[in-house]
Amino acid sequence: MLTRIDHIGIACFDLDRTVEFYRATYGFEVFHTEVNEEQGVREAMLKVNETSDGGASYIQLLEPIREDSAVGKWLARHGEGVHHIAFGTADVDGDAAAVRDKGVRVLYEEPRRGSMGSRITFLHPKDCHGVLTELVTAAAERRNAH
Ligand code: CMX
Ligand code: CO
Repeated sequence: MLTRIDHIGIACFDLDRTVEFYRATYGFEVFHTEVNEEQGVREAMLKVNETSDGGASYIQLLEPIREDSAVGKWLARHGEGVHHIAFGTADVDGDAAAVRDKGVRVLYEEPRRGSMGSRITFLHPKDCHGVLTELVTAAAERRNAH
């Protein structure tokens, strides 16, 4: 079951400048930063609020580390902006399988590593009314489930 908006992923050319915009304009502080080599991004997670399922909602700011990455290609075509939305679930494997059964393309056979030790997968934007959609199980949810 999808129980929260885990994050909104925003593609930017300059992570440090974009982080500074979110801090100066809204007062959001950086909760976590990392480089995800596999996804081809340097990212910052800004926590907006905690959620009733024990998780939280974040803004995920993404700067490509390679031009041929998903975010690099998208930025070259569209410029900066909202790149994807992510729903949180305690069971990314089960929810991805259920969505796949409904005929939506799930991009990964098995969920991969996302921010802060989470497990993530993506649904093809062409099957989701133009929205690249991510499903996430946070690391804490995995610990609680086992
Ligand atoms: N939102 C909506 N539509 C998108 C999109 C996005 N973010 N990215 C691509 N598309 C659309 C394009 O506009 C294009 O549509 P048209 O053919 O109508 O022009 C179509 O999808 C194909 O686009 P493309 O540029 O050829 O891109 P690819 O097919 O090579 O890749 C996708 C698209 C979704 C498969 C790829 O972006 C992907 O694998 N994404 C998942 C991984 C990811 O995004 N990682 C970064 C974030 C990591 C994180 O959140 O932790
Ligand atoms: Co994301």
